[in-house]
Amino acid sequence: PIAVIADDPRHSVSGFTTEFIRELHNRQGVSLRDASLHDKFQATASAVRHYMVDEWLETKDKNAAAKQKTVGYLSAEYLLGPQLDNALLATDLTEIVEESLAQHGIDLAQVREQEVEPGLGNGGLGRLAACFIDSLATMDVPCIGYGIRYEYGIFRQTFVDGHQVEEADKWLALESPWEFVHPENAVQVNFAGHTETWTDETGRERTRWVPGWGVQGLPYNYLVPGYGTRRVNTLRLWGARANNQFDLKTFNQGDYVEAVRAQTFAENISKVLYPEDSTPQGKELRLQQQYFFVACSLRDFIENELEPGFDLHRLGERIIFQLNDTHPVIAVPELMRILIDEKGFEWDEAWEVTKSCFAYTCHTLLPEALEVWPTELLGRLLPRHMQIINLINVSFMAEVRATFPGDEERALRMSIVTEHPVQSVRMAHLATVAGSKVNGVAALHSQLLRDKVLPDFSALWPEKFTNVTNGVTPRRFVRQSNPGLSALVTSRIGGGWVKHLDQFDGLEPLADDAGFREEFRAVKAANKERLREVLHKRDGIDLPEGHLLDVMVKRLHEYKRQTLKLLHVVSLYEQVLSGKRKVEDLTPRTVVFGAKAAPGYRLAKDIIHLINSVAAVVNRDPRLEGRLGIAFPANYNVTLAEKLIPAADLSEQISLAGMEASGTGNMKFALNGALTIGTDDGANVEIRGLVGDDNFFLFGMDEPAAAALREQGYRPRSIYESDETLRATIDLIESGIFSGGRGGAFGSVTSALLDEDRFMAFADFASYLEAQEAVEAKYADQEAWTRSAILNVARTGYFSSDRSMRDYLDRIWHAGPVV
Ligand code: 26W
Repeated sequence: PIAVIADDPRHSVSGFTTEFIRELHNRQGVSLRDASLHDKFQATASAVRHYMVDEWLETKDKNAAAKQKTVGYLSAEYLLGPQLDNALLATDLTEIVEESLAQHGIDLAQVREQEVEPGLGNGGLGRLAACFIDSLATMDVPCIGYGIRYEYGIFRQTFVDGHQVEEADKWLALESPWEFVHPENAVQVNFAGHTETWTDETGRERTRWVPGWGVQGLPYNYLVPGYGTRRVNTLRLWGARANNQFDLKTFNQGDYVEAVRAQTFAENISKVLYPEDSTPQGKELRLQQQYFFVACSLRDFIENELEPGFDLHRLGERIIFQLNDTHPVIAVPELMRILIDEKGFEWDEAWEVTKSCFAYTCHTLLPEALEVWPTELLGRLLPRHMQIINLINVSFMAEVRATFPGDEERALRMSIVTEHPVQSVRMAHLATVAGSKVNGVAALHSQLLRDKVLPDFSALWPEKFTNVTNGVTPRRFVRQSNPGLSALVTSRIGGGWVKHLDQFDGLEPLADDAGFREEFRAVKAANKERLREVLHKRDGIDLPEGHLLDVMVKRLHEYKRQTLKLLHVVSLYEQVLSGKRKVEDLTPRTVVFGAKAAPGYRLAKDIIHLINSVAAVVNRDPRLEGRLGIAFPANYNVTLAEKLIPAADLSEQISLAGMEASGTGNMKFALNGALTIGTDDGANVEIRGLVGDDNFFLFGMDEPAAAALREQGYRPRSIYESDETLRATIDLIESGIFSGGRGGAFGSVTSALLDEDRFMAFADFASYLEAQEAVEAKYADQEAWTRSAILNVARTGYFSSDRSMRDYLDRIWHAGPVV
């Protein structure tokens, strides 16, 4: 249907075969006869990449000629997921490759399975970055994604006796066929040392940084093909390499080996992704990573992407650096340093340019997730940047005091540098002061950002704050991952939806078409069957047939409340055991969990252990007659998400209201025809607004109610005491039934709930159970359920990341397409 390269003679079965065999020979150095599956994957991938390279080079030329504004997306994480299918879709080669390989007795499905996904992100934030760069390419907008080429991505999760065990993610062990590395374009990045002043030829006092040590950044380029267009943008990830400036003193003392060893430590900088996705550890290496990729990226854009002689006073006309959370915020003083120390700008000129080059997205509301760097550390690692931050703060404080005279408390609250508990730099404040815009990621989140997280800043600069609701790419999360639904939808409304997802609204009338509903159900059933095969093979899990598939997949965090979902399962079990519910009255249901816990997050790991322990008992209890089960496949990742989401009936989005900034999984499920059970939180609010109350299972307190309850003094134990169902549920866990009779095994989880329940799961428990009853009632009427599922698909086209990008382009970036 897109046929961007249909005029290419290589775009045929025989044409691809030639490319494929050439790659097997020249790249892998094997004959077809001797090729391993791995060789076949490498050859397929690099042959497919051939079809994008001309367009990629052409895109560069187009950008250079157009001299329009580029989006520089600065993100410490990109959770890309597998690349082969995406590249096949972009080049319209899927059928051709399938046929070509089949002619040589090779199964494309098997080849696909060889790919190890680049897990260069933790969760929502990293996956969002990947969706955004996909959308920008598809919309013909010049964008460079800048980030870090971690040698080890997010850890591989395994379970040992139900406990999470982390293994290193050696995603590069078999090499990635998708990257182009350019060691000759290495960028020097410096650290530590001191600053000194000097007087230039004009008699002006200047500052320079005399670094203590440095490292090289190597650019690894990844192609980011648009769909149905010739644009192929670039994702440029930096890898650290020791430079060959030996420590001369050690070297001359004759300890050659020590001199080499001492400087290879620099290569650690891009070694591993930090697996914490909410509580920053304040580790020096993390700050090194942040500065490393940001310094490489700014240098790269200024020196390599702009034409020689470009007047940097106009830099803001050519780049907008989007700060994906606070992780890249050190780019602000870095640009100031480049402009002032290297390019000879005056402070005020440099500040005007800098402000026009940055905008900031906040992705959280948890106070503990807001990054703060001790000035001792920052000043030691980046002495010149620390000076610049202090100078920014001095003039910012002057502005605050001028606007609010005498309000010293306000000034202290707003200061970029805080004195407590230790003197530190608040990166969100720095980003807000420097950014031309600050946005949250869903309507509710942006409101809370203004009112609760940065209220003083929104009072000072109300027009700086805006909302851009997140989105997801329909290419990966519908077209590729759900071919059955894609074909069905295209048969009725045509294929334009892949680029214009609002066209899903054309499905609305089909919700009332019994024939369409039947086909829709058949697609869901086939997706469940596909998932059964995947889980059987991948995890040895045998999903029962004919169950309601109830799915909760996301990072393990208390605020997301996986325990609330588990309490629901345990309560159903308890009701059957105690005879309060007849087993025949249970809606046959399998609950699927997928979740990684940060390795240092004890309680999250205990919750994983509890889920696995409950699963081990519930799944084997014959009294349930196979009507209730838990599946917890280890190592949830993008590859698995693409199989799980299209198969789901029910999407669990049950965070405490006011805690989940947006959520993007919620959007993927709705677009694939799952119904949501959810709180009034994050983008759930907007999903419910669009699909309507009849097609969404709402429960729990809203944000003001939760805030009020907290204010008034929340006592979870009194809810436990008064709610009989809850009490029986908790008591069953404490009885030891899930731990071989040993009581107290899950005391950390139950006492966290009974004594504190930070995220008020008990307060929403009764309401959640009631909503689950409504789920069962609706599911019993398959026609009504399917109707709602279709309406979820029809009404959620708004959540395309193309729409998010349009919002950023119009309201924040003031940029547009180049064709
Ligand atoms: C360790 C420091 C740290 C702190 C926060 C690392 C990573 C974070 C991220 C901001 C956490 C994150 O991924 N946030 C999620 O961002 C998604 C995309 O906007 C939202 O949909 C999720 O609601 C939000 O939790």
